[in-house]
Amino acid sequence: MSVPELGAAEIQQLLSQHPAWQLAREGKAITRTFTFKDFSEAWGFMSRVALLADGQDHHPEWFNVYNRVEVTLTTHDAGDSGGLSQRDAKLARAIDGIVAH
Ligand code: H2B
Repeated sequence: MSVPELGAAEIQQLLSQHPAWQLAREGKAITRTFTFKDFSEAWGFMSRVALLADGQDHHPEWFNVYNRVEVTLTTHDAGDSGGLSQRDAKLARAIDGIVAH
């Protein structure tokens, strides 16, 4: 089922509210890299994000090497061929909340 894609003004708002995230994939995604003390900390973060994301039925694309986790958020169901939606804004907010504590 299709989800509304964010407009230009909504994307700017998302980026200003989440300054650590960057636009990727020609405006169709946002990405943020997290660096932790070691693999255990990185995996702990991934475990928390996984449960949170599954609860939102919205799942990150990510890449992990040792203490680094690169997270990309995009909505496959947005618009005609995927893009950013409020689901990404909501998950970015929740992920930022995890690392803020
Ligand atoms: N995650 C992401 N990132 N984008 C989606 O469009 C998406 C998802 N859709 N998780 C959900 C699951 C959908 O496939 C299920 C059926 O609700």
